[in-house]
Amino acid sequence: MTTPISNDDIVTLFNNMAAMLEIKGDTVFKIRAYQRAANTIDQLSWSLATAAVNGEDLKKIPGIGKAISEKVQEYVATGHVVAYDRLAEELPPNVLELLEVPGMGPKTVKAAVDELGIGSVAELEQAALDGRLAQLPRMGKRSAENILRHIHAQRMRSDRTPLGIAAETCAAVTEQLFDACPGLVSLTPAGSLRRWEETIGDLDLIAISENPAETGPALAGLASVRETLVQGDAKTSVVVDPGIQIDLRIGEPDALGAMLQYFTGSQQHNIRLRDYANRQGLSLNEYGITVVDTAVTEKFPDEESFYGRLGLPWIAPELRRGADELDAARNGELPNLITVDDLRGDLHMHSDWSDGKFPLEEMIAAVAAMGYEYMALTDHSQGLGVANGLTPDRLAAQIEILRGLQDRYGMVILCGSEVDIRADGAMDFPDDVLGMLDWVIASVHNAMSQDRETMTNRIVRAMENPHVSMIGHASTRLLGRRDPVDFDIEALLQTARATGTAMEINAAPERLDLKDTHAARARELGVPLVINTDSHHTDSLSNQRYGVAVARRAWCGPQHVLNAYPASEFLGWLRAPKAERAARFDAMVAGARAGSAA
Ligand code: DGT
Ligand code: CA
Ligand code: CA
Ligand code: ZN
Repeated sequence: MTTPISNDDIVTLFNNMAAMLEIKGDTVFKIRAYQRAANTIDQLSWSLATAAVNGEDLKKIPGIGKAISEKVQEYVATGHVVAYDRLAEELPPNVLELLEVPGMGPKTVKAAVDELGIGSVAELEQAALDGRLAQLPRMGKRSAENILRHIHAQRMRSDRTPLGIAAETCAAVTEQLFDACPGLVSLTPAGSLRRWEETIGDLDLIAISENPAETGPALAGLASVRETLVQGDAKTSVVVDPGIQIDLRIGEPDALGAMLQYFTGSQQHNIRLRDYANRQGLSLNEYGITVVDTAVTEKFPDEESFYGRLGLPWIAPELRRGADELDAARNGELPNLITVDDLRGDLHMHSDWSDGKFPLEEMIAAVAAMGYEYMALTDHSQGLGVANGLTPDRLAAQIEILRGLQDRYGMVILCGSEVDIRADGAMDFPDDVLGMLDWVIASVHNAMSQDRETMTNRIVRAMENPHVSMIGHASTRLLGRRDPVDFDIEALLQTARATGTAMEINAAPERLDLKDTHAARARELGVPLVINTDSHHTDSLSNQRYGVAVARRAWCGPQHVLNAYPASEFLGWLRAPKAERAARFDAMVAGARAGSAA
């Protein structure tokens, strides 16, 4: 069976550790030790992880001492290395990303971090553009220009695809393959797409077919295929437009459970599950579960029976991160995750009054067709000139129209606005204008490069406004295109809790903002989350599934999400003064729990 952690993974780990130590200015001796280990491991012709698992003494390998050997053992056993995580925490979060830019060695990265305060590739690009980078010691104009070129080239061939694009590609290829394969019975996504990761390395598909031999060649023959990488009985790998690799495997209906489980991963989840199975005298692979004593392999048609054989309930793919999900499963403590059917409203969307594509009534009719109980129309405020933001007069006119439409759709229509948080934290409408609105989203749309303290204070000030209902797409990131702003997420979420402000999970697939880990922290703190599409088009109203995936990855149930509550409860929360909302939300969560237990 293949080993979980490759030599390449270990080489990368130690090279990164060496680079991080160098940036920190640690001793040359220590840095060299990691580099030497990386070099040695890079040359091995056999799997170090397998040797570690088999209990071989790694210290026999020249260049690997006690400290390195222990780290390899730790990495193989747990999937991470505490010393590495600690180093990564001590340095700005994107230092490794800076190191990956050709021309940026540890010394240059250190100078860029220390002297220019650069913390991301986007900031590096900015410094290269405005001439600051060229002024670093040993840099100069020429090298700075080269670095800029490398950044642009890297962006062009960024190897991970944002979730939304991967999902669209998957849907298109699925349709084409069904057309091309009369014998195809089912085609199931596995891997990171099935776990709804933010970005996807490659697409993994598992086919069941009445005519298995036709499937691989049919994939390779699709018009969207640019290149065929592997074509074999067990697996076909191709690259399709727009440059996404697809790994197709053929499964057997009576053994699909094991195959789906294996290729869904995550790798860390599988490693832990395998340990768990081993302790029961069972071993796992992609074909089934083998009883070690008898060498008999059992097959499973679905994942429920597969996990069931291990004495576990089925674990939702979004939870399979190799963190706490196995313990929770074993203890019967898996969360009751929110589903898209739980949502009863969408509270962030734009019409053609600002930068949306559709007139008010078309937008509202499309929302009503989703079957929702409530919605908020939230065009931009005046400050966002590029988006044709509304002046107070236009807003008043829009409110009048919306009030007139109120009874026509059997749905509560809230008059809202997505109001800019200005650079100093002031709202883009005065309080008397905000006071006309039912629902106020506060969002950052400019001055995104403010330092952490300034940005945090800016958003905190918005939350302290008694009219602000929710912070929209807090980090402002665009996956693969724009880095998140810098803020102290813990301080923000604590303030959200204290001020009675909700936090958005923006479901636009290019945003996914809050991201999963931040949403999980919001849940822990009792901050209400709201899943919204931020639609500028009627077609985007169905993007809620992406936001639900973020919430599921954050272990959220419907009780944690404000727009999963019936209109009466949601409006009760909204009408309460902000100072009372935290207690009110706690009561709603407790009530929902009691309700679902009953
Ligand atoms: P990606 O493609 O980088 O977004 O992430 P994944 O999780 O889709 O990774 P991928 O495509 O390399 O493999 C799909 C799943 O197959 C992975 O999550 C776990 C499983 N898998 C693949 N290779 C191995 C292996 O060598 N050992 C183990 N334990 N599992 C593997
Ligand atoms: Ca994959
Ligand atoms: Ca793959
Ligand atoms: Zn916005």
